[in-house]
Amino acid sequence: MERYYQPEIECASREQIREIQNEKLKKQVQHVWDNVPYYRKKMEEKGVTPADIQSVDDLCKLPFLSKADLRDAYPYGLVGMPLKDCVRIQSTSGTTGKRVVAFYTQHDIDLWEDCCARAIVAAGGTDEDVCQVSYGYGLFTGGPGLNGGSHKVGCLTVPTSSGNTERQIMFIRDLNTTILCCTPSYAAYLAETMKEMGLSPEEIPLKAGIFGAEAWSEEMRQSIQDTLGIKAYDIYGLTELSGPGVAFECSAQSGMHVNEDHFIPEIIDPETGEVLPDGTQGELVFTSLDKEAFPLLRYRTRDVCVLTREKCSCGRTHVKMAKPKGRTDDMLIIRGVNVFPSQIETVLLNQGYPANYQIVVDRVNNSDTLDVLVEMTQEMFTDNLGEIANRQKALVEGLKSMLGIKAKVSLVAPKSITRSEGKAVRVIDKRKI
Ligand code: DLL
Repeated sequence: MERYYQPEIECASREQIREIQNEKLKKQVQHVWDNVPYYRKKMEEKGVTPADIQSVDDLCKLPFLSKADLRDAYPYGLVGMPLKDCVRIQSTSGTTGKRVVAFYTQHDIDLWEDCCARAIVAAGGTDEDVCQVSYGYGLFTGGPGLNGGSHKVGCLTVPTSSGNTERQIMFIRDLNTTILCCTPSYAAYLAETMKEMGLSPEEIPLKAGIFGAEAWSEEMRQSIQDTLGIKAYDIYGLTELSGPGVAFECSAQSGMHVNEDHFIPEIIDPETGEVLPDGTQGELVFTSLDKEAFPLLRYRTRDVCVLTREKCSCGRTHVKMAKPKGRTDDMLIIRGVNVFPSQIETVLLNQGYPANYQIVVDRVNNSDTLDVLVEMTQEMFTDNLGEIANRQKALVEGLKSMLGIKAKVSLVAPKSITRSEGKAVRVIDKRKI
């Protein structure tokens, strides 16, 4: 287990981290220049050569890489190693356009699994634990990443993949699973089902959850923790950069430490590309320092986030990223106002609703409409129309004060909104603009 808590790296001083990053960055830029003609061309267009990049301070001289570049270069245009040295691909679901295909050498897979192992150890995992991996396996990175990390820590790994909720619960109970890895929306579904089965938190052997792959609120964390009797830790990553484990939460449960010896994060203004100071909200950009097969420099994630460097009670010194608020491309612009689904979720959970909701946006007579379908709990369900009207009114007011615009709220029956086994689909945008 100790191999995956590395205080000499995770608790290193800023100067030591800088030194590691400077050395690796120079090598990585040279590797990309020599082996990725697509990015070399971008550097040439900007008039930058590897000699210009001597330290992290020079990072801002490098051009950005965006999802559009990945599509442009699909499938092999950004691969930095001969294909004979690549051993795996993983891929995104492609819901927002063409799939992203990322490549890995064996070294890249080891590095990725090490990052996931650090996350499991930070959540209290040891070789005594039974770790159930209920993220999807296959092209999605969630299953394979946490599976590899769990092996490295020496946990007894239960590769259930997502879905088949009854079987998930059977294994949790029969095998005494202590760590659950899945999306937060699936964790909420599993929690809801176990509660309905009459299981109290004391009867559920789980002690920790490692939940990520989608935005989730503090309120949702609280609700999952209470129902399952666990500590729920956030984990972040994206296929382009390997998968889960780019950043992970520690015992402080207040933001995720970025594995800074492998990735350099920056926050930029999404409009101008200007680098913003710590503590400012903007778009998260990553530079990978060790990846061989798919080395990305200054990759724009589109995730909206804040970086902070305050001292952490766990002793780790790596920079922390706050829970991403959403993606720049998730952000809805409704009647000119920026709205993130996570803001709506916060209002609902604060008023005691479960995280089962759907946001429907449309355009009627040239004006945007925002409809929020909110599922009631069994206890709230009533045929008292006055009570329902009061509930609706409270939600409309809560949403108005959070978003600054008026939404129409419909309360719907318990269990009427489809549950998700992977990443939840919360927004239906019917506008044809
Ligand atoms: O979702 C990798 C992953 C798997 C992370 C399992 C954590 C756990 P993609 O499918 O490529 O990869 O999606 C990446 O998901 O840019 C974010 O928008 C979102 N995302 C990932 N983790 C979080 C998180 C995986 N903890 C995209 N909070 C990213 C909020 C997250 N959003």
